[in-house]
Amino acid sequence: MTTGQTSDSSEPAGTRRYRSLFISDLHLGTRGAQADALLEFLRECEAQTIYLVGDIVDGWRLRSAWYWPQSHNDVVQKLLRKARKGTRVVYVPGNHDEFLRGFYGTHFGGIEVCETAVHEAADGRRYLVIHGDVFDMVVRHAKWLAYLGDWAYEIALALSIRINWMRRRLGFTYWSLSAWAKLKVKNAVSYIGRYEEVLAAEAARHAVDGVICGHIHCAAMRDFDGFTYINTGDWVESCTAVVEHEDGRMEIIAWPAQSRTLNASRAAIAIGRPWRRAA
Ligand SMILES: [Mn+2]
Repeated sequence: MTTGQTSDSSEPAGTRRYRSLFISDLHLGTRGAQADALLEFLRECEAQTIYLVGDIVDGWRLRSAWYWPQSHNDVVQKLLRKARKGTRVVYVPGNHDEFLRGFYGTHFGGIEVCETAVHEAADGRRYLVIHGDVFDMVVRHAKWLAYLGDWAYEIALALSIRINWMRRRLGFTYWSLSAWAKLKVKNAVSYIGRYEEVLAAEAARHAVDGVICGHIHCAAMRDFDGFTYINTGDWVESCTAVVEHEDGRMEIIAWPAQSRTLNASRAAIAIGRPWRRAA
């Protein structure tokens, strides 16, 4: 993919350049993380801005069983290196890396940490960038909340954060409805559909053109009443990312399957299992 830009001499041939890059749900620190594929991807792709859309490092897992191979370290080093070399890196934490939620507004190694971000694309369209987990409760009770109105909606969002904070204190893993719903195939479709609607509505609430999120490990790009819903997918099962081209066009790209390891799907199911107690 050539864009006609000059590249510096240290850059390997075949580098793909994008205006921005969005990745989420890497779950580094778990066996399911596709670190090798991710490294390949990060080596080949350059962008002016990289958004890390939550669940990058899996803090819930790391607490109970330390799993941190060299390849996971390499991914972190690669991102820090990109930040050092001038890429703007923005980290929007998710529920699995919520230990970073106390660091909004700070920088580490040139990486900005913030609760949400608004990305302005080259075509002038604005996107709310958010992980999406705080909407789990809203998705479950969407109908009731619609009756009860704005204040109930705000309370549900606040409660969502508190409940998971408490669960973590009690040693439970994050209760991820999305993962649970996925195991029950019948419910998965309706959960994902409602999640997409709720997130697109959030773009409307923020008076932007669309939302770019993660959390449910299901890459998608669709339109809801003129608002664009974009989900970056994950690097556990699907190895997907969202890229913004120089003209502002957004695209989902899926990394080839051959570089992935085989334990992915089993590990993916274990992530966010609601009934599993951390040791
Ligand atoms: Mn998540």
